[in-house]
Amino acid sequence: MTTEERPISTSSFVTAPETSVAAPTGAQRMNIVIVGHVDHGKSTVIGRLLADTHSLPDGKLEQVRAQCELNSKPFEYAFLLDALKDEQAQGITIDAARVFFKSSRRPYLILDAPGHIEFLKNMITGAARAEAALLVIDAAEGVQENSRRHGYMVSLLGVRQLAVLVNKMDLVGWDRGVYDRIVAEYGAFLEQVGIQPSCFIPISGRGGDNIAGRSVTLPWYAGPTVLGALDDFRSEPAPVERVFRMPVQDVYKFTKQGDDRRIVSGTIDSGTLKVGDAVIFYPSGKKSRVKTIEAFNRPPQTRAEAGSAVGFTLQEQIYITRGEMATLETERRPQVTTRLRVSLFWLGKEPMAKGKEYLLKLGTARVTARVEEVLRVMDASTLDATDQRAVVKRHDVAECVLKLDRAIACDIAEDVPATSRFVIVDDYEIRGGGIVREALADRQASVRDRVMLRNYKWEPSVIPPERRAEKLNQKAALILVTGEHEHDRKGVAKALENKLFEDGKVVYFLGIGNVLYGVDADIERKQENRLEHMRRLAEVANLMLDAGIILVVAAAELTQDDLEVIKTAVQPDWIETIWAGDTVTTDLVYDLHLPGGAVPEAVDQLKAHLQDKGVIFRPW
Ligand SMILES: Nc1nc2c(ncn2[C@@H]2O[C@H](COP(=O)(O)OP(=O)(O)OP(=O)(O)O)[C@@H](O)[C@H]2O)c(=O)[nH]1
Ligand SMILES: [Mg+2]
Repeated sequence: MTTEERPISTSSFVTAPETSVAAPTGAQRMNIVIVGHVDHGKSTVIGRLLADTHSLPDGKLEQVRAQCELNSKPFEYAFLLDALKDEQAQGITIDAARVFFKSSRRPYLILDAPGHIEFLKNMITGAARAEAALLVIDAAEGVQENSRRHGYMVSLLGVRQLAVLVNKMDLVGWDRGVYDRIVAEYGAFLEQVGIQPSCFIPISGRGGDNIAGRSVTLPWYAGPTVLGALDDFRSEPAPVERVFRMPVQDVYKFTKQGDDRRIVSGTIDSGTLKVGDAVIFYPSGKKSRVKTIEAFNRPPQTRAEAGSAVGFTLQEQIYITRGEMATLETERRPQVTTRLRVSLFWLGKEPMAKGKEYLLKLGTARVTARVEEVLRVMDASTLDATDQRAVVKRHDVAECVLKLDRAIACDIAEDVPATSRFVIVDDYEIRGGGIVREALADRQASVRDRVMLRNYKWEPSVIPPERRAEKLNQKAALILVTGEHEHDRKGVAKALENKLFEDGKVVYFLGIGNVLYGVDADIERKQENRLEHMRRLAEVANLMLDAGIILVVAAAELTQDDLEVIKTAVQPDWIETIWAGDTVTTDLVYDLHLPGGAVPEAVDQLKAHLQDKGVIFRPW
């Protein structure tokens, strides 16, 4: 059918819009996402909403119409969006995917997501947190794959309010039967994914029927218009009223002599922060109090709320890094673990494979993640379960267990949605995303609890780590030299100690036996005590590292499990793992492999590695 088959609506068959007055001042803005299969009419509905709520700049509509006439192409309401792109007039700002307008009830931001990836990215990064969704289905084409996928994604991402717009009713002769069939079919689908839509609305985006004004060509329909449905959506409690969560973006240090203050910066995902609040950072569990809240180009403030980008200084100078999550001591603790049960959407061309390494981004944390187990796979458009597969294909939804190579702090979706969302990156591209359903126990849980308590109770020195590093001209590091039993790893470790010592470094060799018969004298050397042996070794290392020392530990056949325990108690990026010897006999993921050979060469290689990693510096 051509665009000419039905005249553009005029006020003769669409009653006056239900609104033209400005929203009450102070009404909280609501973010809405509009989704649907390609060409089903998303942009047209938005254009129409703008026009019919008089949200367009004066003359804009006429201008675009005239432009179309000039080029002898039919006018499209969707063109309004393009025409507005750079427009800042009359309170309207718009870019490719964000449209602002107001009803008599409140202001809205409508997010028009052009495709899966963009949609997912926006939804997950929080750039586009939506409280409700409009899903558009073309009455003539009926329910399509993406109608179902988008419905599923909306539910998966925690958008609980949804209105389904059955568009292009003009193309089906305004037939109630067609509408009813779509309501039945799509309603059943939504029920399966656990969404109860607030309403279905028969509309014509092009004609403006049931958009802002009630349609007289659809007399059998008694429900709300699109604008009415928007105004009926409930506002979720403002994130300000939830627990405080701020992923740490960066920690800046003042550079002036004698000024050891740091500014912890980030964007507050939820809750409120006030000067004097006791904050705890996770996963480390380190604690301090907020001394000042700094804001860009504004005088210091005493409080900051969800949505604002802030920096704050602390009363005690604790060492924390990007990727941690700031929380309040008085509020619910976040989850801290290396194992997560998640629901995720896969978008990568290559299937998601068990065991393969991916990068998981959650808040500001970036960690290596592997799929430990695929619990359930489903085709998101048919909801056909394909339980038997170990791979998750493009457009599948899966429930799986992810194993992270270090602990992160997060929340589960039901508690705090913002800090439960993650994306999965492979080869620098977003391949999928989802939400955390459950934080699972991992082997290090008992160790982590002790470490968090240790950090919580820690009395910090007035000398911050970077001052020590500057003075000693080295970065504190734990060098784990491991290898087969037969290999001379102790020889390599001691030679490295000697070399660094001669170079003027503060370095210390520690054989594992030195701990076993001293610090560990009260526990037997049995496999079941291995975790505790590793914990103690790590605690000793942590003290040495805190003193600024380069600690070289030699231990036979360390496993990945051992390393994970050690990483729980020692700053993970301060650890370097070295496998010495030709054959690798454990599952350890090491940073450097030194095949068997002469010790002096091995030491040279090791030293170069430490220079590459910035532990010691190259002469220049
Ligand atoms: N007959 C009729 N055509 C419509 C109606 N609404 C939209 N269309 C037409 O459908 C086509 C697609 O509309 P768009 O609004 O661009 O659809 P979209 O969902 O934004 O498309 P994408 O952004 O490409 O996914 C356009 O040619 C519109 O004129 C309607 O109510 N009736
Ligand atoms: Mg569009």
